[in-house]
Amino acid sequence: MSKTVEANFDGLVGPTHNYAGLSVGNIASTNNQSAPSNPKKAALQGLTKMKSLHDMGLVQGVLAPQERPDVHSLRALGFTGSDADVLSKAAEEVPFVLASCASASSMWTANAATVSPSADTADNKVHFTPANLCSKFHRSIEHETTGRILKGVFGSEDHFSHHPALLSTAHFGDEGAANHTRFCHQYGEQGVEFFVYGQHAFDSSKPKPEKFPARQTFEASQAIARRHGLSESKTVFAQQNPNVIDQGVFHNDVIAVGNRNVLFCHEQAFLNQAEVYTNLKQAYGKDDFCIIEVPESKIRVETAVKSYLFNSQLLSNPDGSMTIVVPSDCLSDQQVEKYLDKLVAADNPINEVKVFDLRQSMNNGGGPACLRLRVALNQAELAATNSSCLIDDQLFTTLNQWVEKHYRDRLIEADLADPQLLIESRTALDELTQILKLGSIYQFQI
Ligand code: SUG
Repeated sequence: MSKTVEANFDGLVGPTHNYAGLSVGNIASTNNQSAPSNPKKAALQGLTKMKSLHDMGLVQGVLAPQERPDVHSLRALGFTGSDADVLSKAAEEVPFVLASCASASSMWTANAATVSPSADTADNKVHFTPANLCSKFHRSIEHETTGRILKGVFGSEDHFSHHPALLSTAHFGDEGAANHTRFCHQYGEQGVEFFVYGQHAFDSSKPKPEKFPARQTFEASQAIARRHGLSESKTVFAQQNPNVIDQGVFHNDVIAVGNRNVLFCHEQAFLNQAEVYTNLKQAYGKDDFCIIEVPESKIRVETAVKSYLFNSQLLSNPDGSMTIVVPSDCLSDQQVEKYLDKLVAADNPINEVKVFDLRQSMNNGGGPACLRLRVALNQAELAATNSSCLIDDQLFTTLNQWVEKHYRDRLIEADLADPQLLIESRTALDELTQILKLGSIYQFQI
């Protein structure tokens, strides 16, 4: 068996990054509505994290942002005339719709797709299903371009199988890898795929949140497992605790993270948590499965949502130990900081903490784990991946220069209707597709 690695593909923050308060149920998004943003800083913060992971010897990729403002969606909603006319009429009549069409939300690539590595699938190909993200309008317009970007990176039909997004209806609401974790002994061995959903669409007797929306349905998770050809005995479904959704845990990756044999989660993450653990251990099948459960008495759900402790990345080091990547917000809370000290000193695989300032993304509810899509790749699959999208020193320098050249350092809502912003954004993206050798992936290029 050739060595299989876990590659992280981070979303490059787009030139229109702004705070529009678009995500009800995501407390940071709501709280920062109308604050000025700094797209340049946001993109550079993201690139710094990518470079650090590359420097750790990990495979780090980058996924391109989307064309925003999305005038094509505005035209589909009845706005006509030149691009400038469309923007100004939308700003006047439906400013919230314009803000939705201008969001840089594709940066959170944990929501780009669900990925099943070839060791888990019936045809031994890596399967991708872009998330329909249909519970939020601003995110529901991402999946077609996401699909094109993924095909631009993972183009080989011999190794990669690309599905379209699930039907865009609430019954099949799908938020991608943010609600999906894979456990395995080694990345190249068949793993356990763990799907976490917020509610059942067709069974009203099942519990669901009352205050905030559940964005993922059981039926969507089940359809993806079916499409990807996963083995039943190696697939576990679990429902998120509806009470924590109502406290701002809008995706499971806000309250739990897994890597290889480790599940790190809050004690209130799942409904029937003990049963979930039993199912995972049984499907995993070996006795080194390690659950690190954090009780409410140590870290309250509210604190977890604020600090994003669980929206961390667990990275495997060559010696089998793990590094936890957390946002600097974890150090602003003494309890969380103390907990992290104890976590790395305790007898478990996690023995190092790495901290990143991701404030620009965090203000919209996006921590380190939201910014990355994990793709386990064997050596043949890695060789078939578009290498121009893999971070090395040269690409890091090129992308930093590209950001410095094209991005603004301040954006407020009124700027979203500025036709110049659209021109700047398209100019930047056109150049980016050449840097990343993606071909024509944007509607303005097709
Ligand atoms: O979908 N925020 C994103 C954050 C996504 C975080 N991803 C994960 N947890 N994996 C969302 O709620 C806010 C945009 C705004 O309000 O301007 C936003 O879309």
